[in-house]
Amino acid sequence: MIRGVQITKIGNQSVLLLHNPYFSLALSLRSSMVDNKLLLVLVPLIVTVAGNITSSVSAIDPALSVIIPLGASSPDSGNGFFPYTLPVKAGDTVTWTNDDTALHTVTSGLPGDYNPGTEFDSSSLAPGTTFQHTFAIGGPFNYYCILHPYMTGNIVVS
Ligand SMILES: [Cu+2]
Repeated sequence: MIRGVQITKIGNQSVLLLHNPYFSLALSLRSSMVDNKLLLVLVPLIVTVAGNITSSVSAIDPALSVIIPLGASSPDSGNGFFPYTLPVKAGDTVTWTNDDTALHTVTSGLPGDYNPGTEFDSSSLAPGTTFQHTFAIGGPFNYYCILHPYMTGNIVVS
C-alpha cells in the first residue's frame, strides 16, 4: 500500500517519491522525443526497505505511523514528516520511521521553543530506525526536527 506520493527534487532532477511504512521508492522522470512522440520513462533511483533494517518495522500499524521520507533534510525538498498531521486516539502508540539517509529528531514543541522535548524526544534518530511514543491524553501535539527546524508535524489525539 502506498501512503505517500510526492513529486520533489533530488539535485536537479524531478523525482516521484512513493513511500509507506515499509519502503521508500524514488523514481526519476525522464522525457525525450522519439519519432515526434513524447517518451516518458520512470527510472528507479533509490529504494530503501525499512523492514531489512529493523525487524520491528513489520509490526507497525500504518494508521499510527509517520515517515521521514528520503530527502527530508533538504529545506526545499518539501519533504517533512509524512503525514504532516496524524489523528490518533488517546492510548495509541505512534511510530516514526526515518527512511532518510540523514539523522533527524522527533522533538515535541515548535521551532524556537525555549524548552523543547518536554512531551517526547527521540534525540538523534539514525537512518532506518524508529522512535515510538504513546499519547496518554488528548490534544494537539506539535513536534519538529531540531536538526532541520523547517521539518514540522503534529499529532492530534482525540
Ligand atoms: Cu531532520
